[in-house]
Amino acid sequence: MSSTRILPGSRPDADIYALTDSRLSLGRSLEEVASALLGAGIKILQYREKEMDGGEMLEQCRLLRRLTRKASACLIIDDHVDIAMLCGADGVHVGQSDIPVPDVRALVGPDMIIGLSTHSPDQARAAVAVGADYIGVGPIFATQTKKNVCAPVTLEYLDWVVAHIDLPFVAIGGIKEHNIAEVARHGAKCCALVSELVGAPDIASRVAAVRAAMHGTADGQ
Ligand code: 3NM
Repeated sequence: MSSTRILPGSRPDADIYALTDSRLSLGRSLEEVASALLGAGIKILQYREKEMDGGEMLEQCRLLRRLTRKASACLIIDDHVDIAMLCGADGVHVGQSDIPVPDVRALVGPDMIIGLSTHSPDQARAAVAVGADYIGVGPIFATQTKKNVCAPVTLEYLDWVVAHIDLPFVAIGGIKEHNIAEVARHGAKCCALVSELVGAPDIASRVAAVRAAMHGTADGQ
């Protein structure tokens, strides 16, 4: 098992799960954005790009693998099981209409983390049954970042997951500095953010501010 195999919320520094999105990164390179996130102490980073050729994605993921290893951070690849395997990622994240978790498991073997997005209690129960290692719980709030996503599931679904599902989970969707404390109060030990982090002019100070808000402290510790 790789030393960078970190599950959401599994330890204090696995509290914020950052996702890349080149369209929201204010023109900065992936290397600049990822370095800023990792430098700010992010320990779970998901590569999520929707409009890029496979060859370029693989190159970017290999770069991220080098950066995340140096930072002892976990690297998860969205959707692309082949790229996750080729770059030596710690995990892969799939959605409800992607390759089913048991088929992903057959490809990647026993050690790779498999995350599955869920949007309802039925989907969460099914995720447990098929052997997902963690689930996404969202979108908690409205978001423009993900296309064709369902209506916000609200904190009500998060409450249900906290009460009924015994798997690591990550709350996602519209989570910002101003509302993350509420999400944490409802039991989320790990929150995933896209636009709030990669879209920040100063990523390091935004990560610190988000972390401070999540934990109700002045300095994010
Ligand atoms: N998955 P932002 S919502 C990638 O509900 C993703 O499964 C979601 O972006 C889900 O932090 C989402 O900018 C986008 O709102 C989250």
